[in-house]
Formats: sequence, C-alpha cells, structure tokens
Amino acid sequence: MQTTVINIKGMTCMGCVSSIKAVLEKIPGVSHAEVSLEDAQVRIEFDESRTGIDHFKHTIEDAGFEVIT
Ligand code: 9UX
Repeated sequence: MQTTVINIKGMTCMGCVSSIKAVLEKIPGVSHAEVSLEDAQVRIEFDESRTGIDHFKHTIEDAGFEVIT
C-alpha cells in the first residue's frame, strides 16, 4: 500500500468533495480517498501494483477539476 497527496483546484462545496471521493474510490486498487475542501487536496491510499498517480490525475480532471502539480 502506498499513499499520495494531490492538490486540487476548483472545489467549492462539500458536493465537490463527495464526488471526487466517489470517483477515486471507484478505481480498482484505491482503498481510501480522503478529500479536504479546506486544504484543497486529496490523500489517496492505493495498491501501486494496480493503479497510480497518472490515473488519479486524469480521473480528477474528467470530473471537472484542475490538478495542481
Ligand atoms: Mo457544489 Mo461542486 O454545489 O462540483 S458540488 S460546487
């Protein structure tokens, strides 16, 4: 198991938080996604043999948010 933190631009309410959490936790290999509206970031716990950061970034962008690198 591995953990990464991704900074996100564009979250404005708890609905945004819920939708990002939901799309990330649907990815096979993601065990937990903890989104903070206040910190504008998500902490993702995942199995690095099944998925990875590029997949998370694309998923967040497809949901309509911007990833800050
Ligand atoms: Mo809140 Mo976010 O009404 O995608 S859900 S702005």
